[in-house]
Amino acid sequence: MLPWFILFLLGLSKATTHTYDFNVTWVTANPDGLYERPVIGINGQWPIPIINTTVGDRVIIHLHNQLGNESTSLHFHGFFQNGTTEMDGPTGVTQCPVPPGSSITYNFTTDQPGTYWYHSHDQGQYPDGLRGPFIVQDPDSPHKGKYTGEFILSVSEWYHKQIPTLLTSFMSYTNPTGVEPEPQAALMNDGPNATFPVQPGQTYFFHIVNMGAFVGQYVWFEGHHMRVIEVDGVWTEEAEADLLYVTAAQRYGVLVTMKNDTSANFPIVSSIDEDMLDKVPPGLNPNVTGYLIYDSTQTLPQAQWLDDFNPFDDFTLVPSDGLGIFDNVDHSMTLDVVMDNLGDGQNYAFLNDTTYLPQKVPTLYTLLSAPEDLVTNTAIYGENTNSLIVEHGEVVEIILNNHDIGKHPFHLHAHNFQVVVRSDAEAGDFDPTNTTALTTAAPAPAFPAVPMRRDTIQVPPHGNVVLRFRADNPGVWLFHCHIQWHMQTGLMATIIEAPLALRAQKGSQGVQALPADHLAACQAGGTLYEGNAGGSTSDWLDLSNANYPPDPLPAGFTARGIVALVFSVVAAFLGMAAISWYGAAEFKTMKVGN
Ligand SMILES: *[C@@H]1O[C@H](CO)[C@@H](O)[C@H](O)[C@H]1NC(C)=O
Ligand SMILES: *[C@@H]1O[C@H](CO)[C@@H](O)[C@H](O)[C@H]1NC(C)=O
Ligand SMILES: *[C@@H]1O[C@H](CO)[C@@H](O)[C@H](O)[C@H]1NC(C)=O
Ligand SMILES: *[C@@H]1O[C@H](CO)[C@@H](O)[C@H](O)[C@H]1NC(C)=O
Ligand SMILES: *[C@@H]1O[C@H](CO)[C@@H](O)[C@H](O)[C@H]1NC(C)=O
Ligand SMILES: *[C@@H]1O[C@H](CO)[C@@H](O)[C@H](O)[C@H]1NC(C)=O
Ligand SMILES: *[C@@H]1O[C@H](CO)[C@@H](O)[C@H](O)[C@H]1NC(C)=O
Ligand SMILES: *[C@@H]1O[C@H](CO)[C@@H](O)[C@H](O)[C@H]1NC(C)=O
Ligand SMILES: *[C@@H]1O[C@H](CO)[C@@H](O)[C@H](O)[C@H]1NC(C)=O
Ligand SMILES: *[C@@H]1O[C@H](CO)[C@@H](O)[C@H](O)[C@H]1NC(C)=O
Ligand SMILES: [Cu+2]
Repeated sequence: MLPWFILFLLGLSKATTHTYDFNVTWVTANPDGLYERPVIGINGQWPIPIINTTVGDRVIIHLHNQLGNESTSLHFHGFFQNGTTEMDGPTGVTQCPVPPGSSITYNFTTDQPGTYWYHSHDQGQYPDGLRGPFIVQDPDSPHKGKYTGEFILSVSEWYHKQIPTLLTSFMSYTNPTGVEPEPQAALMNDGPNATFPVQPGQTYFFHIVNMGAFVGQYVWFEGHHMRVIEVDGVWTEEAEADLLYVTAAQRYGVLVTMKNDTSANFPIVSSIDEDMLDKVPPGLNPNVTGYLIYDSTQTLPQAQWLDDFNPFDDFTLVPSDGLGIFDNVDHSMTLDVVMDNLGDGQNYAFLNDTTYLPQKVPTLYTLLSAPEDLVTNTAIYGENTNSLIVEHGEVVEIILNNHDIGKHPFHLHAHNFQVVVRSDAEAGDFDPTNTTALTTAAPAPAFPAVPMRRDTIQVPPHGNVVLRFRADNPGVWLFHCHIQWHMQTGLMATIIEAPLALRAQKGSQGVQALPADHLAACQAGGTLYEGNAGGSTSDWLDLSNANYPPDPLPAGFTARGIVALVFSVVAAFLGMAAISWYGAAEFKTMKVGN
């Protein structure tokens, strides 16, 4: 028997370093069996690798951009990156886009258990394929011993056209109401016919993750119950569920116990939330079916469709650690979601009247290169980064009011937030025109004592959510809708968390404290890495070179008016090409910018 302290040291030394060389390359694939197309893969493979670590392990990824024609980056969704904000991955925020031919290393620890994923965080790129599951094993899980095996069950929607093409037509004055691109299929484990070989009587842990870019999906196991034990990396008390609604970027860990007989196989179905599609494309099969295989010689049964969807309510989940509600809020901020047009006729997304635009210098780099006395002045980060400063250790509350008719899955980087209120206009308890209801959350007794915590929350149409977290993780962190179409049109804010503590953490070298390869990627791509949002290092309050959106529409213009104008332009095009050209040109000259 070894003395306890040796055992303790052995325990400590168990942390493993997982090192990867990822060549990001174009690969040809046909995930839905309907259409072959170029996708973004790793080391010549698609789907990209699953990352599987244990709590405390280190991950080192050497990313080599071999795409030749697009920049890229990687974000590790749900990880706190405590002390390593520069490894978080969003371009324009904590790093520069990695240009073709450049390499950077991500180096961080996976100190949290559960189900995560990783994806490109550059130019809405990940739906082209650069996204995969990432799971972290927990030797101290409260649910240890309840299952004998585990599976990953990813879902996503799939597009036949590539993202740059889809974005060009989405972000255009010819789409003034912001109709989102339509997916062509739903995928499960990146294909149409996922199979899960199971043994009778056994219980399995399924890691469910929606790696899609837009629609939520309903997920169910025919003939079997799910017991939820994890939500976005937070262990929960067991909760029975027959149908889950999983928004883009959300995860659930569920236990499923198998039947005792092997006479039949069973479908697992994932079904796209068609309410999110402005128009359901003809021929779209919103469903994808996988199978629990009890006996591989038996047939794969046809799924039984549901008449209506009545999903499990995640708001009722209780974290296993019993962390009580943060009831002393130090800093409350209200953010209003609105979709509207600007003077170029395009549809934009706004948080409090400001649409997000990446700047000339990534926000973290501005923070590290600025004079210390200016880092708490949001002006230097650029008005359109929607920068919000929170102080070290304070309890922050975000009241998010959705004035839009759409559902928006909001994600906060580097934290789990408590969801203390979620109201739904359809349920009649939230009226977005009632300013009293907007600014006062529900009365205290209505708050859950131990609120559900997660990192991505569905905000219902015309509904609101109240989120709370402790600002104990200095860094520059995005808060945004995870729908890539909405992110690209600006539904994003930047939380500048504990800027002075962050400066102290990184030492006195400013931006030079960051890894040299991160700065080299900026240089190679011609991106500035010092200065304010506009790149000025002489006058930090001169933001004239920052990026600004087009001016607002002239008073009286509406999306409907633009539709009419575009329609008349199209009509003119059919008749007289010259007038059509003139009409469109006139529209573009309205895009003034500053
Ligand atoms: C998936 O399964 C269906 C039904 O069994 C079959 O028609 C189809 O060819 C399969 N697709 C692929 C890509 O294996
Ligand atoms: C990545 O690309 C480099 C340069 O082409 C090559 O030497 C290396 O073998 C590739 N690595 C893998 C894992 O494919
Ligand atoms: C992850 O690795 C653990 C061993 O550390 C293994 O038990 C588990 O099955 C793996 N999970 C997946 C999904 O590969
Ligand atoms: C980059 O190259 C790939 C592979 O040839 C192609 O499919 C893709 O459309 C290109 N991307 C852009 C933005 O041109
Ligand atoms: C990763 O980070 C750790 C901790 O800062 C450091 O000791 C190690 O050298 C780094 N490894 C690489 C490959 O950058
Ligand atoms: C399977 O059999 C075991 C032992 O007889 C029993 O405890 C269990 O409830 C059965 N499971 C199901 C799903 O019927
Ligand atoms: C997909 O599933 C839904 C809900 O179960 C069902 O109503 C619909 O008929 C299915 N559609 C197709 C094309 O199979
Ligand atoms: C956002 O706008 C609302 C309504 O005008 C206002 O009450 C709130 O303070 C603003 N939020 C921030 C963070 O400035
Ligand atoms: C507005 O909301 C407040 C707080 O929820 C509520 O007390 C009040 O009755 C509402 N007013 C109207 C006109 O619905
Ligand atoms: C980050 O680490 C500090 C200790 O270094 C700890 O107090 C804090 O709770 C951590 N924050 C998160 C979000 O993990
Ligand atoms: Cu959205």
